[in-house]
Amino acid sequence: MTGPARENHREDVAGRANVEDTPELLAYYRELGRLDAGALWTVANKIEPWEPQSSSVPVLWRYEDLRNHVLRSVDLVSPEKAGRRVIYLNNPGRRGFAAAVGWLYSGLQVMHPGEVASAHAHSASALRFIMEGTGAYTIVDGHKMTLAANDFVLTPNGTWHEHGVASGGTPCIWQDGLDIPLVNALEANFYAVHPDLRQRVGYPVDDMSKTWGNPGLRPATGEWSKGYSPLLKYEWAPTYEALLRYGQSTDGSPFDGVLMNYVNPVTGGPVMQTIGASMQMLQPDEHTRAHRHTGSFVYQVAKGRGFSVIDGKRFDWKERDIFCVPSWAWHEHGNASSSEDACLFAFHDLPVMQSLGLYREEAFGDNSGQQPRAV
Ligand code: GTQ
Repeated sequence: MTGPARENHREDVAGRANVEDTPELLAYYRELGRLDAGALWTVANKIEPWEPQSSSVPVLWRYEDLRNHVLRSVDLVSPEKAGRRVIYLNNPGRRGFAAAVGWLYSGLQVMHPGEVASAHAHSASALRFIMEGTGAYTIVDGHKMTLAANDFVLTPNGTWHEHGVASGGTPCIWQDGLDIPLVNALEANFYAVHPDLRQRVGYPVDDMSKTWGNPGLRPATGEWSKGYSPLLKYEWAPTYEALLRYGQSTDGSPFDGVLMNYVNPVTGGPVMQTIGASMQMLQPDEHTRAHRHTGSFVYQVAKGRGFSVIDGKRFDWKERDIFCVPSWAWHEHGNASSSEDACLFAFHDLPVMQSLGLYREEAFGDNSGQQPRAV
């Protein structure tokens, strides 16, 4: 287990770097520095920690704190001028990367009826989770999708996409989730604005849901070999229904309760190559056991109220709040209601961890949980 004991002994472990500074060595380091080089033993313990050292901190973004600021942006900037009118979540440990946690970005985007954010494409993969309002839509490579609260929609890397709200709708707010920091870290991010600023809708509205969203059935003539799910939209009603049905047959995971992954119906794998997503249900009064794993998570409370204990700190949440769990941080979740279930939407970078062979998971001993500190 991580902790002060191991930190203090770090320099004394045989085989770890443990070189005292001397005037001669310091002068040597300066000479190497002038040659754009350095002595490994001065950085080895930092760049090769015993276990993942996340610079992200757990954060709870309360919707009641952010909502008015998000709405205010409507009076301050237009979608045309801003490109995307979004208030992004800035993890205090990750300033400079525009990251909500780890290598994941998240923001709250607001649009009024009749507004459209122009079409563009980028190497980053993106998703939206609808928070409030009616009439929202997204167009992905000519496929138009209508969106309602708690719907989850993909705008995969390389696709043309634009968002808007129908003129008969109401102001809409949704959460964006992207892997912008990851793709920038990999120095692989391209961005393009659509030559016409708008796409033509080339298919019947919601055609991908009608084609690929039928449980247990696959279209006989459907071909799909792209790296992301052809089911671009996952609606709330069937998702919640699935959780209720699954919950009738299982207690679920001791760490996560009744959890289901959104999947690519062709492969059964994650919805996009770099970002996965899930919805989980905590039964009334349920309090899960703590575990930790590699991979960064951003949660949004889709339903109910409860709390999460993350690296010993308790965060009390309710519907629409957003919080993050950094990689390798202990975490457990609790439902604060004894009569209603609570549902958590999450997106994460587990597809990256898993495909690169970097996924590790550990349970918190045989304790029933961490000792939460009140906040
Ligand atoms: O809609 O594609 O919040 O490109 C940030 C960057 C949303 C988007 C964001 C983006 C988008």
